[in-house]
Amino acid sequence: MVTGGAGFIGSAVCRHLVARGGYRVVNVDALTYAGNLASLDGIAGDPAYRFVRADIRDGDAMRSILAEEAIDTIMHLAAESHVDRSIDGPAAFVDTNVVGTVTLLGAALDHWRALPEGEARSGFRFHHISTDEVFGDLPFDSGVFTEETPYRPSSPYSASKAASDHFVRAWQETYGLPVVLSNCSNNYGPFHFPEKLIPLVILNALEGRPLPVYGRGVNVRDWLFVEDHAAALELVATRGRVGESYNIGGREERTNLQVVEAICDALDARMPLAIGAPRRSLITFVADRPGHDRRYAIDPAKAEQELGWRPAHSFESGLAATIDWYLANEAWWRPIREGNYAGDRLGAG
Ligand code: NAD
Ligand code: TDX
Repeated sequence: MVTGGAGFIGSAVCRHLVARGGYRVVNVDALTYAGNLASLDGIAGDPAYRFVRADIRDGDAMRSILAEEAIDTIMHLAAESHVDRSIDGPAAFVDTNVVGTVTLLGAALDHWRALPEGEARSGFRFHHISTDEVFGDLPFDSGVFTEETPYRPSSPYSASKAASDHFVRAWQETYGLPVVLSNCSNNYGPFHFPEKLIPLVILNALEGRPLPVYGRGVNVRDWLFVEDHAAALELVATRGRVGESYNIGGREERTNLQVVEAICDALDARMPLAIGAPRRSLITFVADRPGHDRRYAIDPAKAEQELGWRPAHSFESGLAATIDWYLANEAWWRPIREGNYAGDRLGAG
C-alpha cells in the first residue's frame, strides 16, 4: 500500500514499483488539491496497480483495504506537504499529518496483529516517509543532518512531520509494530505541483512572469531528483532494518537564487523570451517566509552503506530532465495552473 500515491513523490513511487516488477501496488489517496490521477496515466491499466480513493483519517476504510488487499508493506506518504500553506492554515497539517498518521498506525497495528505468526508477521513493514525539515536548520557554513541529529522543527509543517515520526517510533516501542523511517531532502522532478519553488519558477519563467524569491535568496536546500528518492524508498521498505531511520539526500546544496538563475539560464538557452530580455530580469525579491530555515544538508552515508543506494542524477542532469519534462507536458500542468484537474474534477477541491 502506497498512501499519497497520487501526489508528487507517491506517484513516482507507484511508477517505480510497477516498472521494477514483482510488486502488487495499491495506491490509497484522498485526492486533495495535491492529488492528481493524471500523474498515474502511464500505469493506470497495469494489472500490478490499483487505485482506491480513501482518507487515512478514516480508520475503518484503512482496516478494510489492509485486509482485503492482504497488505504486507505500507509506504506512508499521504500528507499536507507545503510549508507556506502550513503557515496560513496549520490545522489541516495537524489533522492529516498527525491525526491521520496515528489513525493509519492504529489500523496497521490491528492488521499486523491479525496476521499469522511467523514470516507474515515478522516481514510486515510500516514505512514512514518523512523530511529533513524535522531537524530544523543548519548554519550557512557548517554541519549536516545525520540520523542522530536532534529534532528541532521550525514550521507547522515540519512540527507535524516531527510529531508523526515520534508516533511511528512509539508504535514500535510500545506495541511492537515493525516500522522503518526515512527523512529526505527537497525533491524535484516531473509531476511536481507548481506551488513549490522549482516547478513554479520553471512555469513562470516560461510564461515571462515574475519569479518570486523569498528574502535575498540565500537560503540553502539540498536537492534530490524524485526518481532517485523513489529508488531509495524501495530499498528502505524492503531492506531497511526494523526500527531504524535513513537519511536520504543528493549532496547537492544550492542557494535558492542559484536554483532560480540556473532555471532562467537553461530556459534562455532553449527558447529566449520574445522580448529578448534574459529571464534573470524576471527575478523579484519578495517578503521572506516567516521562520524560514536557513540551510538543510543531508548526510546519506547510512543509506549508501547499508542499502547500497546511490542517486543516478546530479542536480544539473536532473534539472535539465525536469525542465524538458515541463516543456513536453503542458497537458499535465496547464489544467493545474488554471485550477481544473483530476483532483478538482472528482470534487476533492
Ligand atoms: P504532495 O502534496 O505532492 O502529495 C500528497 C498526497 O497525499 C496527495 O496525493 C494528497 O491527495 C494525499 N493526501 C493528503 N491528505 C490525505 C489524506 N488525509 N488521506 C489520503 N491521502 C491524502 O506531497 P509530496 O511532495 O509528494 O510528499 C509526499 C510525502 O513525502 C509527504 O509525507 C512529505 O512530507 C514527504 N516529503 C516530501 C519532500 C518533498 O520535497 N516534496 C521531501 C521529503 C519528504
Ligand atoms: O515562491 C517561492 N519562492 C522561494 O524563494 C517558493 C514557493 C519557495 N521559495 C523558497 C523557500 C525555500 O527556501 O524556496 C525554497 C524551497 O521552497 P519549497 O519549494 O516551498 O520547499 P520547502 O519549503 O523547502 O519544502 C519542500 O522540501 C521538503 C517540500 O515542500 C516539503 O514537503 C519537504 O519536506
